[in-house]
This record gives sequence, structure tokens and C-alpha cells, in this order.
Amino acid sequence: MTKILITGALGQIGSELSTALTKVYGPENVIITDIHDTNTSDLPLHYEKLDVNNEKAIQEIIEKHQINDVYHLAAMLSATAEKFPVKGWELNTHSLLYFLELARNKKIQKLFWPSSIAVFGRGAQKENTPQEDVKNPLTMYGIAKSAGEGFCEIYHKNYGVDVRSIRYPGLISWKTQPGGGTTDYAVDIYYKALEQGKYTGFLNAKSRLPMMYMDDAVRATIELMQAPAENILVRTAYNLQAISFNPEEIAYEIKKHIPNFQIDYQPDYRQQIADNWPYSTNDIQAREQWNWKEEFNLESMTIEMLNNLKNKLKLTNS
Ligand code: NAD
Ligand code: AKB
Repeated sequence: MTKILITGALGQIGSELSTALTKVYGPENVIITDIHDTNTSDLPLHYEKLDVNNEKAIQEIIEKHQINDVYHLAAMLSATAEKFPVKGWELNTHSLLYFLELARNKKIQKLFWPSSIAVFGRGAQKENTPQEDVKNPLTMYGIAKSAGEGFCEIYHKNYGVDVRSIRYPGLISWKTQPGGGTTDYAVDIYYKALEQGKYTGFLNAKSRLPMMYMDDAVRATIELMQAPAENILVRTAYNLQAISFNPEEIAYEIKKHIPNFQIDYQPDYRQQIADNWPYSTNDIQAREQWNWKEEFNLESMTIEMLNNLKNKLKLTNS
């Protein structure tokens, strides 16, 4: 049976991906890790503290649990990485190299590492950005993701490492709050709509960006990792398109359910980050090579978000 280790497992993606992987591989085969001290009795899975800046600690945990596959999610997201550029660069690149080295030395079999739409920047086509378009990112986060994609391709080509990656768009979920990205507004807006009936956005009304509901992202990740190796022809990271919208459009969708909902706009430093990212990406390779297809659009995602958050907030407040 495949034994799995997840880093950054308490984050927005990790908290949902770990549950999904448990359903596939069994709870006894999924080890979740993060940098926090956590009362492990609160968690349904086997948790261990792991700082991915510590190469020796990574090696030890891989050996201790005889890990086969790693989902390396620990990272610093775009908005935070602009504030802490050196820490962001180190966390987002060095830790990936540690896992790639383990794979090169056959200590692990398969590695998943997420990239981002942030790899695109100056000179890239804004609409329907092709898989192989120019990558001139203008953020520390995007530069680190672009370097990471390069590492993955080289380790695959030169050392036969089975590393797979997706350029996730902004991910929207109700279970765990996002952790410091530019697309975080698209989660916060649902909370504020339910709690306060109004929201002040940090991007302008027309800032359209690629987005995806978490259920689609988790399913895509598992499908990519389960696809036969010979189908995976992109070893940088796959474009994956689902939904594109701007703050005005998501607000319009929310108003269908909360008619008095109000939005206003006070763009901050994150506007400049968003201005460099695509409006939508072309993901034909993912669709053709491993049958990627999204299930959620803006309408169905909004219904899911509002219904689930209503229950969650009721429980939290009672
Ligand atoms: P998140 O910020 O919600 O979670 C990251 C986790 O990493 C946190 O739980 C944090 O405690 C942990 N972490 C931070 N430093 C660590 C360290 N030194 N050692 C171990 N753990 C550490 O992020 P996320 O949204 O779950 O993103 C996961 C990955 O997906 C990242 O690589 C991110 O760049 C990528 N991604 C996310 C999105 C998105 O919209 N969520 C979009 C594109 C790409
Ligand atoms: C962020 O905004 O930093 C992330 C991403 C698109 O990579 N959500």
C-alpha cells in the first residue's frame, strides 16, 4: 500500500486533500505534517510537526514512516511573500529541492508540488494564457514558483524523478481559511456577506482572475497523481482552468442569494500582484493527457459556499 506524507497539511489545501487521500489510501497510510504544535488528539489523522526548512528532519520522517509519495504543500503565498521576500524565497524553493533530492536518491517514489498562475507576468497573453507562454513573474512568489517548475523539469529529465505539478488558480473553500494570497478575497467575501451583509474588496471591481472550487482542485490533484506516468507529458506544471470572475461578478452572484449585499473597493498592494496575473489560462494539455474537467462554475460554487458557511458559522456561534 502506498504510504503518503503531506507537508503544510493544516493549510487551506492540505486540510482537505488529507481527508480525500485518507479515503483513497486509508488513514493508517497518510501522515500529515505542518510547522505548528498541535494537540494531535484534535486531529483525525496521524500528525507530526515538521519544519520543511529542516532537511535532516525531512529525511528522518521519510525514513521513519517508509514514505512512498509526498504532497509538498508547505509554502508562503503571494501577498505574504512580498512582505518577507527572503524567507518566502527560501521556503518556496529550498524545501522543494530537498524533496527532489530524496526522489533522485530513490528515497521516495512520487512527488506532488503545486505551482501557481503566479508564474505568468510581463508579456504573457492575459486571456486563455497558453501552457508554454512566457514566464516573467513580477512577484517573489511567482519567481519562486517559476524556479520550482524549472527544478521539477530538470529533475524529471536528468534524473528520472516522477514529480507532478499543477498551476493552481485561486482556490475557494469553506472548510479552512486561505493563508495570505492575493485571491483570498474570493473566500472572505462569502464570510462577510453572511456575517455583515457587506464587503470591502482589496482588488478593484474589474480584476478578473482564474479561480477554482476546492473540490475540483483536490480531485484534480489526486487524478494527476494517479494517472499513468507516460500520460504526464508536462513536467513543469499544468495549467488548470475552471472559473474566471472579477469582484463585481462574484458580488452579483452573491446578491442573488443575499439581495441587500453591498460591496465597495479599496485596492491595496495586492492590486499590483493581481494586475500581472492572467484572466484565464488554456489547459488543453491537462484535458487531453489526463482527462481534467472541472465540475463547479461560479453559480454552483456560490450555492455550495453559502450553504456550507451558513452551517459552519451557526455552529461556531452557538
Ligand atoms: P496555506 O498558506 O493555507 O498553507 C500552507 C501551510 O504551510 C500552512 O499550514 C503553514 O503552517 C505551513 N507552513 C508554513 N511554513 C512551514 C514550514 N517551514 N514547514 C512546514 N509547514 C509550513 O497554503 P495553501 O493555500 O494550502 O497552499 C498550498 C500550496 O498550494 C502552496 O504551495 C501554494 O503556493 C499552492 N497554491 C495555493 C493556491 C490557493 O489558492 N490556495 C493557489 C495556487 C497555488
Ligand atoms: C495566491 O493568491 O497567492 C494564491 C495563488 C493564486 O497562487 N492563491
